[in-house]
Amino acid sequence: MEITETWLRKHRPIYLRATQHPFILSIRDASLPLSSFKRWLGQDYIFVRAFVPFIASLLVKAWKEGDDEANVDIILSGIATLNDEVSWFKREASKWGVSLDGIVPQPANLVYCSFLECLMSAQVDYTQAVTAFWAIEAVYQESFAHCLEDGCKTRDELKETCERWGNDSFGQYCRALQGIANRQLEKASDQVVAKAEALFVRVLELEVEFWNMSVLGS
Ligand code: HMH
Repeated sequence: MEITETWLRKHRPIYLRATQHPFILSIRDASLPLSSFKRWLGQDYIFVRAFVPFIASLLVKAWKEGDDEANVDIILSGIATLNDEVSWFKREASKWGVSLDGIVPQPANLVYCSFLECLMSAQVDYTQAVTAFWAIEAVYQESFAHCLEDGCKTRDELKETCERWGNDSFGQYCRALQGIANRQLEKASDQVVAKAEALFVRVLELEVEFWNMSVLGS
C-alpha cells in the first residue's frame, strides 16, 4: 500500500474532522450563515496570498531535486490555478460586498500562514514540502466535493465556490500530487518519512482550526 494511503487510514479521525467539518456540513444542509461564508472568504484570501510564495518555493525545490519535468509541470499547473484563484477571490468578494483591503487575519490564520513560511525554509526538503502541499489541497478538494454530492442542499450562490475545489479536474490534480508525494516518500529515509507524516497531521489540525475560525469567528 502507498505511504499516504496508510496515513489516511491511520489518521482517519482527524482527516474526517478536517474534511467533514461543521462548516462543510452546514454548506451541505444550507444552514451556514452567510456571515460565516463571508468571513471564510476574506480569511481564505489572506491564506491564498501566503500560499503563493510557498508554492513558488516548492517549484524551486522540485527543480533543485531534479524531479521529472512532468512533476514540475504539475506544480506549475498549481501555480496557474492559484493565479486564477486570486482573481476569483477578488471577484467573489466584490460580489458579496466583502472588502479585501481591511481584513484582519485571525489567530488561526496567522498560525497557518507562519506554518507555510516554515515550510519554505531549506530545512524542509522537497519530499516533506510536496507532502504538505498535497495534504493542503486534498482537504479542500474532499471537503468541497462533499457539498456537490447528490442530495445536498447546497445553495446556488455557494455552488461556484464548491466547484472551484470540488470539481473532478481539481481531484485529478490532487491525485497527481499524491503520486509525487508517494514516489518521493518511497525513496526517502525513515526520518524524512516520519517528519512528513507529522506535517501531514499538522496540516489536518490547521485545517480544522481554520474551519473553526470561519464558523465561530475566533
Ligand atoms: C485554508 N486550505 C485553506 N485554504 C485553501 N485555499 C486551501 C487549503 C486549498 O487551496
